[in-house]
Amino acid sequence: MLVNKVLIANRGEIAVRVLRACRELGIPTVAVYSEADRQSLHVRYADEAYFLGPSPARDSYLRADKILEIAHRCGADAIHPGYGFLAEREDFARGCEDAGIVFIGPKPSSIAAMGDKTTARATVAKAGIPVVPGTEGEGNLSDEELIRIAAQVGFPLLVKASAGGGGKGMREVRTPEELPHLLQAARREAEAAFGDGNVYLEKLILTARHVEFQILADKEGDVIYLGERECSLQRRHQKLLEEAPSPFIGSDETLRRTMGEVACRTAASVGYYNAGTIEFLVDKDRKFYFLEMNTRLQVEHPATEMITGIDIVKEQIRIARGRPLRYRQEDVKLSGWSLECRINAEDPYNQFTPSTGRLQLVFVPTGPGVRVDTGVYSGFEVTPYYDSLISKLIVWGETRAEAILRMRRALEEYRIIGVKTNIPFHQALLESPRFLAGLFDTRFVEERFALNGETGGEDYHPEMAAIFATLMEHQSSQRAAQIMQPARQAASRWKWSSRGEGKGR
Ligand code: MV4
Repeated sequence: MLVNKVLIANRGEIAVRVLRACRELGIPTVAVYSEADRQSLHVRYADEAYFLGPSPARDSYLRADKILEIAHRCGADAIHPGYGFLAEREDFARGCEDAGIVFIGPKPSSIAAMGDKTTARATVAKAGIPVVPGTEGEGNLSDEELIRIAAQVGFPLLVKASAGGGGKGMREVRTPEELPHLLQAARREAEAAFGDGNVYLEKLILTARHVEFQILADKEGDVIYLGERECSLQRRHQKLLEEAPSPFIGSDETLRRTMGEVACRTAASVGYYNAGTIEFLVDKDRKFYFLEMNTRLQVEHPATEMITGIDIVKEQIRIARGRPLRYRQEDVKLSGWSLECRINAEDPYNQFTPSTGRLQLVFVPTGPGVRVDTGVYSGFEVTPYYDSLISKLIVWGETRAEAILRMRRALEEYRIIGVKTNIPFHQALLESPRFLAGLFDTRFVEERFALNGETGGEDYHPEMAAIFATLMEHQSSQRAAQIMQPARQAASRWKWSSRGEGKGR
């Protein structure tokens, strides 16, 4: 397979990330852009750039026909879809194939098999992968059938949309009486969002962790795993902070290996090639269940890159070229700890509402162990047309404690004037005893955490005191204790101006 010129069918930080990989591999690049993105970094960074259309995604980044036409016109022989937009559209992957263009991703049938969650559950269950107890088989079930099965599954349970993922069309059901009504609500939401009202049932797993495994698979059928990421810190199914490895799995190498091997078998069950992610729920007894597989590059892939030293985007391109994997499982060594904060243009003091406007000033943190993936710069206009992610701040440390102290330092250095950002949220999270102790689950951010200090302090854990002691020890051993006070002042001054109360607004 020839990949001699890559068109990047995306925008923002991920388009820049893919462009960088192409540049390092010596591959010429083509950007596409919408009206709102004329001044975007990905347009400036690419060798060539072509206009797609008006700002709304459906008129630009979702126009598969125009993107394929541009690829033909400029002689691009491969397309990288990034994440979102066309990345998990079976028809687009097939359209590329039919047009003789390499889709830098999995084969269309793998996208389809994992895209429908009912099919995915049935497929992986048949391959012996543990799934959450619930409905079985690939068929579309009626309300009557679902109500009958619900009695066997037990309550509480979750109604999930077959076409969903990421929590859309999901309903928590506590009693049999609520079920008929909530089935209707879930079907309606799923129909509106995906044009598919099919739903299935799963037992609700309480106090669960959201742990995902990164895999790489080549066209010869070899699959390896690159460890896991902890993704439990979310708000409304938007991940906010990810880390690798998971503090919950920690030094349990047996669990890591077991889950990693299951992740590889999951990918193999659909003839997968490309980079991919298998999401699991892990309950308090360390039992784990397959949730879904993402058949694309993920936002949080850098956390894994930091602890493995493997450039996942370059590997995607090599795999697309038909090369065998360059690593065997025993070559993959996890080293140190990584954290990623998603920096969003939104107001954490006002229900995280999106914030738009011109970035008057951006100071980007640098220094040892710090990586920033971003698509914005001083003078850039943040518009309301796309998601609010403007940057990812990623750090590496030898230990989790060092990574946390480094992230605090980097967040203090980060200055973004012109839009509100969730940096104050991240700063508060990095002070939270439960976060520091690694004692959090998928409900932590929404149910227990507040910007003005944690709520629900009734259950104090001795682990927290131990973690504090370790962090303080680590910090004083790095002779950083003296700068605590000025740093706090700087942060509060910064928060003040970011809230738009300063004169610069
Ligand atoms: C679950 C679950 C508990 N039990 N399924 C959320 C998005 C999608 N990827 C799957 N998700 C979940 N599925 C069962 N059977 C918990 C989550 C979940 C979650 C739920 C509520 C609030 C935040 C959450 C964050 C991550 C995962």
